[in-house]
Amino acid sequence: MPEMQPAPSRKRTPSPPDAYLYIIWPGQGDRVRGAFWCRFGLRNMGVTHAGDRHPNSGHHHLLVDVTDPLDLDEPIPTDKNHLHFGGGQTEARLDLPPGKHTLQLVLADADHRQFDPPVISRKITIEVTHG
Ligand SMILES: [Cu+2]
Repeated sequence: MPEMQPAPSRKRTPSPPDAYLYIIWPGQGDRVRGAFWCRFGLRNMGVTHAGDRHPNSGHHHLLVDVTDPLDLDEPIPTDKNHLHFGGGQTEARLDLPPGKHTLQLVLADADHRQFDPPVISRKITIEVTHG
């Protein structure tokens, strides 16, 4: 059996206990026509750009139709289902194909890693109809 390297023990960035992340719009079960703006809500923490280590602040990530749990020790992946808003944006224009989709927000630190404890919104399901 090969010798295992000890896992890196870098601690995750702490978040305040009252941090609250939520999707302002759309709401759970909403039906939206065509492309739409998704608005991000955050209480008791600040939004900054990726790479900024200011305490109690991070940048938004929107998970679209993600079912697999995120690895807490790894940066959030970057692909068409894991959208990073490293410029400090608090809204996103989404143009999803018609049908049901899930949306979930995750706040992450300067290195795109989740906070401890994680700051993650409720997952909502919406239905997109033809615009
Ligand atoms: Cu990121």
